[in-house]
Amino acid sequence: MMKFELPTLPYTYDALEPSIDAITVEIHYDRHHRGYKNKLNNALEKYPQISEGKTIENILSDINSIPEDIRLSVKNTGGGYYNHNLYWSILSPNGGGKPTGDLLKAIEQNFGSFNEFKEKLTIASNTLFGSGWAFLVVNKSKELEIVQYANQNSPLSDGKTPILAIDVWEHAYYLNYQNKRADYVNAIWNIFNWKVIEKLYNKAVK
Ligand code: MN3
Repeated sequence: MMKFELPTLPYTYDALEPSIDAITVEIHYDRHHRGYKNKLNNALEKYPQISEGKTIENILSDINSIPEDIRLSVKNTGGGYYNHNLYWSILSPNGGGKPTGDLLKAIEQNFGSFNEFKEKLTIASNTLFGSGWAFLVVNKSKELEIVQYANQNSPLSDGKTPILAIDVWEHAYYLNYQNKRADYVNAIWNIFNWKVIEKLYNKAVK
C-alpha cells in the first residue's frame, strides 16, 4: 500500500517568528500534522487499493467513493493532512505584502480591492465558531471565494480548490496568543507566500 508522507517543512521552526513562535510551529507540524498523516495511513490500511496511485487531493475530491466504514475517518484525518500540507506551503519567513499578476486582478475584481479582500478573509477567520479553517478557494466557475470550514473538512469535497488556508484551531496560536485569535490572524498576513499562492491560483483556473 502507498503511504502518505509528511512534507518537509520549507523553513526552520523559528523562521516564522514573531508571527508564529517556534514552539507552536514545532508542535503543530511535528505532532498535529504528523498525527493526521499517521492516522490517515492507519485508516487506509484496511483498503490498500484506495490510495494506490492517488493523491490526497484525488481522495478528498471524491470522498463519497470511500467505503462507508472508514469515510468519516478519511475525511477527518485526510482533511487534516491535506489542510496542513497547504498551510505550511503558503507561509514563508520572507512573506507578506500583496500578490501580483492575475491573482491580484482576480482579487480586485471579486472583492473590490486587496484591502477589502483582506478585511473579508480576516473576518471569516475571526468569526468561525470553534475549530476550523478559513480558505480562499477557486470555485467550479473558476471564481475566487472566501469560505469557512469546521473541523478538518476540505473544500475539495465540494469541488472547490483551496489556494490559501488559515488554521484557526486553537493549537495554531494558543501558546503565544492565548485567546486572542484576532492577533494571530493579523500577524499571519506578514508571512503569506504570495508567489506560492499565485502558482496555486494559476493552476486552479487553468
Ligand atoms: Mn492545525
